[in-house]
Amino acid sequence: MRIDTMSVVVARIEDGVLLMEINNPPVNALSQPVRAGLVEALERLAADDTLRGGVIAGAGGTFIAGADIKEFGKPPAPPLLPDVLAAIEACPKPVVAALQGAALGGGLELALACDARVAQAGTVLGLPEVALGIIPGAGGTQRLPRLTGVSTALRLIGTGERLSAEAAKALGIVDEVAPDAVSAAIACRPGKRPVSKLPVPAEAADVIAKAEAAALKAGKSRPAVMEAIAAVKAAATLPFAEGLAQERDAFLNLRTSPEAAALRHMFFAEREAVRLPAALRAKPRRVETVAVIGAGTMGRGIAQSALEAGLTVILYDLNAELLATAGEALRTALAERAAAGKIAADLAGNARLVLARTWADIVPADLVIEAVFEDLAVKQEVFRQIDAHARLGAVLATNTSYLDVDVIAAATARPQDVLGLHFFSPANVMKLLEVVRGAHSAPDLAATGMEFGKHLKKLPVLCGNGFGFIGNRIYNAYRTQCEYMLEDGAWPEDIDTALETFGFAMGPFAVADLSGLDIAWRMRAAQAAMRDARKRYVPVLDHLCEQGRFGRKSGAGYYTYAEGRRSAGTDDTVRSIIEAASAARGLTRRTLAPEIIQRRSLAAMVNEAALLLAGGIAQRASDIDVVLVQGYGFPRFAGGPVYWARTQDRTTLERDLDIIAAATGFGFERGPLDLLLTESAP
Ligand code: 3H9
Repeated sequence: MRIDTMSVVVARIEDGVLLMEINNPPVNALSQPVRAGLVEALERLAADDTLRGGVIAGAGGTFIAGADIKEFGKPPAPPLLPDVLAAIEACPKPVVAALQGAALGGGLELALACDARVAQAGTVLGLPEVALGIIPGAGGTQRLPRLTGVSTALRLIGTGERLSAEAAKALGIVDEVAPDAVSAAIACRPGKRPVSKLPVPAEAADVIAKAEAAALKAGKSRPAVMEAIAAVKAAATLPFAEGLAQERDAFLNLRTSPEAAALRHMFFAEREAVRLPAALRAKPRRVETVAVIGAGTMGRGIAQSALEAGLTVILYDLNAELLATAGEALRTALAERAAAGKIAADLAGNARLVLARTWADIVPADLVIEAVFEDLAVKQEVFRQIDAHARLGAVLATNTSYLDVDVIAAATARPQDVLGLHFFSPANVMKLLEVVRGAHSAPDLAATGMEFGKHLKKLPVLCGNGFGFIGNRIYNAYRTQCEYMLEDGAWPEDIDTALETFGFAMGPFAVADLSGLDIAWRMRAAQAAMRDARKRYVPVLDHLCEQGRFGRKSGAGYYTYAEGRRSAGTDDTVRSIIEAASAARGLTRRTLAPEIIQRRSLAAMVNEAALLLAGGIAQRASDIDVVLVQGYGFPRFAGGPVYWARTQDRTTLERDLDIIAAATGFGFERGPLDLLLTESAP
């Protein structure tokens, strides 16, 4: 019998149980009307003597993805989530949570306040709050350790790890895994047994210390991680109510922190990035078979991604030995991923991998991706072959990271079928994918590229065709500015340390050493004749390469490497090369403070971002943040360069641009800051 229909919580009686079903698409987030609806339904459950208990479930195939992240910037509106959880515990009848889809954050906290939890196979459970710069704010840090022990709770809450239903059962978080969670929850008769009344299991101090150290390391000691650790540890020493109050205080403080705001921005920016602007929406072409041209590292990575997504892959290479090695490596990698439970066992077989040495073998491909050496002539020749052999209507993609997609497309008789798919290395790991539209790309090509990216579980971002697309163009401007700072007076380690302190995974010179300086050296040599002599040019990298210092792989670059470990600073050879460059430019070297280094580097990124947006290379400003955070080690907690710029004082930002304009000199193009700082998504 149906007894009540509210907009977001539908309550009906089944087998003497009040089934409270949350219906708040898309993910049943715990927004205010849901909280109010639950409190009302719980009051009915308590008051109706004919009911033996309640079940809380979610409509639309999912339980609850957590608190409503959109509400975080606003003042909390009652009833608050802790009030709802208190009502569940205070209800005289047992309440069971029927979990499916996502039971995350506040959703799992709500389930932990219930008297039992039944999860459907396929449910994902976790307390991922630290990824949003906060900690659980409704008892998660106090109840979870009472079920799992402190060390496991430190791991789960400190890293935000997500668990399968089976793993959650093994840890005691759920009581039962069932094929149909709602029927199993209705059938379940647990009695009243609040988790808050359980003792925290005793554990050896060194086990807890180890878990704490691991969580700190994984979470780079960010404030939310430190608070999460403190809150979980408090569960073992404080009475439940006191631990709860301490957790709530920390949650409320973190919720309004700049770091949490930046992380929320990234959450929504990533979801926005994969959406095409209305004008570009079209039915994507079907992609079931992919040909990857080139069995090098990049080709292999792309092939692995496509195989893991269940596609058929034709891996083409002329070099039989390389091809055989790649085939073997792919088989091993897939088997390992299946054994680790990362992919389904049926994806590990090699039935869908075809190793090809003749161009005719690519005929069945719906999509051909070229992943050969980054050289225009080489890529054009490959595209002539692809054009001659690929079936009509197939999508022809280049994995170039810098080159002009239109010039590559011009090597074919069908430029309308050509687009760029710029994967990042290692391509089977990195989520970012730049989908580059050429001038002649057919209207359905952008949709096909984006859909293909999503199918590969990547984060595709649409770009226009321009040197370096979004990521490499900005990175190039940033690295160039850092080279200017070398000549102006900073040492590589000053710059790297300043940027690592800001939060970059690695500074630009450490990155350059890691990727190898010789590639950039060759590129510079190839462009030397075209370079305008009036443009500022820093020759340090060339001089390092002339001395055989190609970076980490040769034992020395900007830094030296003994047994693979980077030296703390640069040596005399590097310093004299840099000093000579400063002298040749007539500069008196001056120490640059870390803040100046950070601001000049960021200003270079911001300026280039403004140019990219104005030039239509980026569709939206937030896409630039997604690319820099996902592909270039920009700290996620700072929200990307555009978000950073929007949080800065405008006058100071303009002054930063004046400084980089002066440092760059001839050829500096100032980006339209107004557009960058005010643009909102189309
Ligand atoms: C929390 O709970 C704090 C508590 O401790 C405090 C209590 C006091 N809120 O990812 P998708 C939207 S913090 C609002 O594309 P999927 C999302 O924006 C929260 N909206 O789908 C998107 O909207 P649109 C802790 C949310 O199937 C749509 O749902 N929880 C929320 O790939 C689909 O999302 C988390 O951190 C939300 N909480 O993945 C979980 N979640 O269509 C965060 C999603 O307009 N969420 N949306 O773009 C996720 O991990 C994934 O979204 C999920 C679905 C796995 C649920």
